[in-house]
Amino acid sequence: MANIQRTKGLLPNQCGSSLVQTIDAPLHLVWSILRKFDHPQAYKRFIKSCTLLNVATTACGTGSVREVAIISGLPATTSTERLDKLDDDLHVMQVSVIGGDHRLKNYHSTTSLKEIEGGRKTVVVESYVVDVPEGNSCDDTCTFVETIIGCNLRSLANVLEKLIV
Ligand code: A9S
Repeated sequence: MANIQRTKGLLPNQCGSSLVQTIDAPLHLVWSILRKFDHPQAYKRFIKSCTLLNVATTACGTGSVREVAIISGLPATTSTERLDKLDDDLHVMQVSVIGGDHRLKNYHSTTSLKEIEGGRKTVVVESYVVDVPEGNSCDDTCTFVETIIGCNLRSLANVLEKLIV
């Protein structure tokens, strides 16, 4: 299970939290999966497919936009997302949700990696801020997003731990 902390001091209509997950795999392997902005379905469970909308220009660099198709059964079918930052030295990735038929408006996320235990393990920290949708509470919104991120981080750990048995 990821360790979760709610973010304090945000605007009244915003909420957010940070999730921390330790993975039994070296940082370079974790980063190699995480950094592929055009292939989030490598570990994200709710994504059916992903299309890069600006292939010709910056081939997956900062400013790239992807359209993600969501599996059935969730309250959304697509999400349009922009890569705001991809730092291969600091191992930080930032993504913003800029469209789609869901209720997560102004969703911004930052994911960063740190190695521990002499490089045998990697700590993944994923934090986000999002607008609280009309009619929802901050608590419900955080619980919803934390459930999705928690699943994604667990799935990322599973994919990696299978790679290095
Ligand atoms: O994809 C992520 O890294 C994180 C989240 C919270 C994604 C959420 C989502 O893709 C759904 C799973 C479809 C849920 C979006 C953007 C909206 C939802 O309602």
